[in-house]
Amino acid sequence: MKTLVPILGDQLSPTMASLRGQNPADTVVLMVEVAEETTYVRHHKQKLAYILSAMRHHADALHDAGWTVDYTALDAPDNAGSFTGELARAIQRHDPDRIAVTEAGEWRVRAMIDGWETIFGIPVDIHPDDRFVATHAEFDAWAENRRELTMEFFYRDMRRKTGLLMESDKPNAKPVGGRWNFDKDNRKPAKADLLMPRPLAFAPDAITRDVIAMIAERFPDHPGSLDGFDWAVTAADAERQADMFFRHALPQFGDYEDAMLTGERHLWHSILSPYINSGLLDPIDLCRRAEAEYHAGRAPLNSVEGYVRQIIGWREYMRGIYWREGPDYVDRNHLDHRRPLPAWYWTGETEMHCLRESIGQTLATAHAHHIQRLMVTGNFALLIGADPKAVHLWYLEVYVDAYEWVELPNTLGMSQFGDGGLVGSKPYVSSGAYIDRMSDYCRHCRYDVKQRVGPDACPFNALYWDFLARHRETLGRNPRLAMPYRTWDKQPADAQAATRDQAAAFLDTLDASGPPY
Ligand code: FAD
Ligand code: DLZ
Ligand code: SF4
Repeated sequence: MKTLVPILGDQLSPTMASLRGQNPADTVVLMVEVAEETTYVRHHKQKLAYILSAMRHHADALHDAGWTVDYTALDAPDNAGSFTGELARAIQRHDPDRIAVTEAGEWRVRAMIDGWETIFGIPVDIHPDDRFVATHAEFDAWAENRRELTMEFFYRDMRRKTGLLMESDKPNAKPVGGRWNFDKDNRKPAKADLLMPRPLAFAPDAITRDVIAMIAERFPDHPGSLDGFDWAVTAADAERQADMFFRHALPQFGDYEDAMLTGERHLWHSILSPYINSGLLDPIDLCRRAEAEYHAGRAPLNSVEGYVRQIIGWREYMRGIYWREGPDYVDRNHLDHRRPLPAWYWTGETEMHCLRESIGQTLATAHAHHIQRLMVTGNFALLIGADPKAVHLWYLEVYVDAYEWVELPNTLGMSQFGDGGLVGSKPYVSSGAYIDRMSDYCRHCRYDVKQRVGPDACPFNALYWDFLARHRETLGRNPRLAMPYRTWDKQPADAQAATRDQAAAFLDTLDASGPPY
């Protein structure tokens, strides 16, 4: 019985469910680089280079492990350009009795795979992707009949299920340290210092250099730069990066989780998300290693709990929301926002230092850390009333770790309030004061973060109050916004009018600068 096993570009784990239990002697692994995947959005050039190089290295690793691998490069003659087209050609070459595939991470590709049995007339076994803690059914059962899908409660169930940071495996076990949540301890601003951890940089090998040359030639119009590409592209190098994180950064990960600093791209973050999402690293294994650092006395609980929370809490929760909410989640627009993103989201050319730093870094490396994504680029997009779908497409495009199942609920849900509060109970908006508290950006900015009106006023300030005033009908009864609304209401009418005029004049300047495509 001959089996064809397609492995997609984010399924680069050696133990994918579709491979387990197959006999290498009568199995052909199919990996294909296809135009449809490389262009469904204008992926950042480094994202493309990372994914295709990691795929090529993974194909070599599978081959070395004894599998027969049939690999189609993007520039191969007769490349059909899509998963289905390449599968058709592979079926002709290998005449398999059945196909085994692991479920895709996106509605678009799921629909494609669902059509294969009818198109090709051979059985297609679709295996659940078990690289996650919660199955789809478990998330749905948790969400069923709840008025609010609060991440915290889902996260506690994931702690109980995995036993991570639990006192015992009894059903009523307590969390290690007696508390589930250390977020309050984890909001410290940081100072640059010479002892800050530095992640490893991986010089491109011959395979990566070939891929980079191909991307430069085929995708000149895609955003971002290929210069300085230093991502790991093998599981072994990704493991080295993980070792570095656990040794040098995890101990202060918690304290500085929300901090931002000019010129510092990594701070105490792990920078492992692309490797986790494409399969080079196992998320649960990383959590167990973090837990072991705590038990060995090398990392404090606020850091280790914070790290575990991001992975078995937020990451799993986002996936659950994505699949539960269905393929039309992408079209939700609770606040009816319609504005395009300004063109400088693709160049970083703005005088607002926080945005110039966050976007500049994104274009240079295809990565930004969470608070830059949420409270700088995301916050600004929400304050100006940007179309949440356009914002989603930008994030999907520019980040090396972006796949729709994780990017969409983070962007449209958490960051843009497009789902009306399913993911976050209030919009993540702030004035310049938050950015000033958590970073050194304002000290380097031509705008004055303390001013609300006038030519030097920080644009976030007027935009913040204007946002609240504009959305009073929709947001005015949200208890988590009661305090800012009270503060606004106490302002004299002329101060309110000046603030709203300042915001309107700023928004007019943005409209002159639409997106590049
Ligand atoms: P760390 O800060 O070291 O965090 C540890 C790990 O926790 C990460 O590697 C990641 O796997 C996980 N994690 C942390 N926060 C989240 C979260 N909110 N959702 C899911 N996983 C999380 N993350 C992606 O992996 N892909 C995306 O496309 C993506 N898009 C985002 C869009 C927006 C608007 C926002 C606000 C966040 C987004 N995130 C996304 C979450 C988060 O910003 C990144 O996971 C994180 O910055 C990756 O860098 P890191 O590995 O250094 O993370
Ligand atoms: C993101 C991506 C890109 C850019 N290119 C490919 C590719 O050429 N071949 C491939 O198998 N996968 C690629 N991917 C990842 C897929 O888009 C991803 O596997 C699907 O979105 C399903 O999650
Ligand atoms: Fe950003 Fe305003 Fe601070 Fe400038 S002053 S860095 S625009 S928050």
